[in-house]
Amino acid sequence: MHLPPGQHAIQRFPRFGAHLSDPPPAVPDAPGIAISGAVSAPVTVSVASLASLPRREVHADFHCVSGWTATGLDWEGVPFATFFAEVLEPILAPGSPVTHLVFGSLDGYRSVTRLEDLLGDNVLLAERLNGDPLDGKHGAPLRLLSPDQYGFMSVKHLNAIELHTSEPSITYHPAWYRNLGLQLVKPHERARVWEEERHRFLPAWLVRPVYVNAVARNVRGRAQRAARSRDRV
Ligand SMILES: Nc1nc2c(c(=O)[nH]1)N[C@H]1C(S)=C(S)[C@@H](COP(=O)(O)O)O[C@H]1N2
Ligand SMILES: [Mo]
Repeated sequence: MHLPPGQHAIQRFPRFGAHLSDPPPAVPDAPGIAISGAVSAPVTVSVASLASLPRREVHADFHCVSGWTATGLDWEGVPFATFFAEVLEPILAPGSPVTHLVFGSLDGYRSVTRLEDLLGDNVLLAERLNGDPLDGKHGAPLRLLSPDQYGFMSVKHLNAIELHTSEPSITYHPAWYRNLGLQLVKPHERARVWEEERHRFLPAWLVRPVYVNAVARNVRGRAQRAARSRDRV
């Protein structure tokens, strides 16, 4: 199997991320995506309304920057490029060309992505995985899927999109998580897996072992501790 540099295949698709110590966030009765930033007026687009847009299936591997790759996943959803053209472009503020989008979520996680990296035909607003609606583990009710970028760009539980005309400075994680010391991990602006764009400033060979050990272990450790304390109650 041909994997991007520095990745290793694993046999399952784990729930991973900043919020493993929490249960997946509750899905609201009528979920929506709040659109703000460089638009004529902020609006909320209902997730249900995506049903009127064309859909697409994407077969892809999923690569976490900490080094694991889940192989051969089948996603289904609305191509992001279609959503951009049909839903976002008509409401853009005149004369303010969008370059970056911030994706927000029900669990407070955020990421920022360049527009050009979102327009490829394998980038989805994904609603289904391997034939079933997304579950809480993998981002219900809706997630971004950008399989040519590291997983931290594929925001789960998507509920907000901010449009920007230059790169905004954002924090990916809520304060309690940054306080663990992981603020040193400064993600690459583009995060393309085949270019091994892991870290903003440091070369990939230097950060690989740090990510595999510190990041993956920290995340797994928090999840295990949380699971143990849930078992006790
Ligand atoms: N809302 C939200 N989205 C998120 C994360 C998160 O913690 N919360 N973690 C990111 C990271 S680092 C990865 S690798 C993938 C993991 O997706 P999975 O849990 O479906 O494996 O989700 C990304 N999107
Ligand atoms: Mo990740």
